[in-house]
Amino acid sequence: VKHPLMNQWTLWFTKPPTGKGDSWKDLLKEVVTFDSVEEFWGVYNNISPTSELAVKSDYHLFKKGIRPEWEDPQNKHGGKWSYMFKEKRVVPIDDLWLFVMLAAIGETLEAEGDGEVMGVVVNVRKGFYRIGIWTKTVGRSIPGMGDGDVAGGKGRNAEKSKQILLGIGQRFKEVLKLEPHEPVEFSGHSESASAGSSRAKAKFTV
Ligand code: M7G
Repeated sequence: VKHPLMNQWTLWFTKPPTGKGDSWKDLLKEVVTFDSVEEFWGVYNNISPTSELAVKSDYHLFKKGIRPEWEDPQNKHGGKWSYMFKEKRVVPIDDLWLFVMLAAIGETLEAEGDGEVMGVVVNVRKGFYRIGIWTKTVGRSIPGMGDGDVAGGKGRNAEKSKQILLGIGQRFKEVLKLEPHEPVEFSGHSESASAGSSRAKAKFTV
């Protein structure tokens, strides 16, 4: 018996660079797509835990059809909630990443129909781990999302978008079991792409 997931999900892996010439595109590899709980565990039980990955590796778990890149049409107006864990030796990163993946595939990060969550990411870096949730928008109205139709009930205005994003941030913070004084920050991908991800200014914090 297979328990179907609401969406199909694709796991991606970013390999650490081996030479100087390696580009982002060369390092990003599509691993596998699945659409049931059982297949998720099959994949999970057969890949290296995050804690054993080399520095500069990433796992990305995205809805099928969305590449885990700023340039993807479904990400280019979006952003991410993220949190950096600086105590690499004590943080239970494997559990935290598992909880975030389960929240994503179990569709508990947002309300049905919000359509904001594109995927989740874990980065292994020299001084930290970082977990993120990528969203489709940055909490403002964008052309084509029906902002003009709000009165007719079809659209989503900037305030509504922002409330949805803040709700995802709060839920993310719960999944990561963070304390109130440990802020989770949201930043837009366009800022990340131009400033370098770690320098992007936070747009919201929860
Ligand atoms: P990062 O992995 O988001 O954070 O970006 P880090 O600075 O903590 O390592 C590292 C670098 O990877 C960026 O400066 C880009 O060169 C490249 N990179 C990361 N992402 C998510 C993308 C992407 O979506 N598209 C492209 N073209 N490059 C990316």
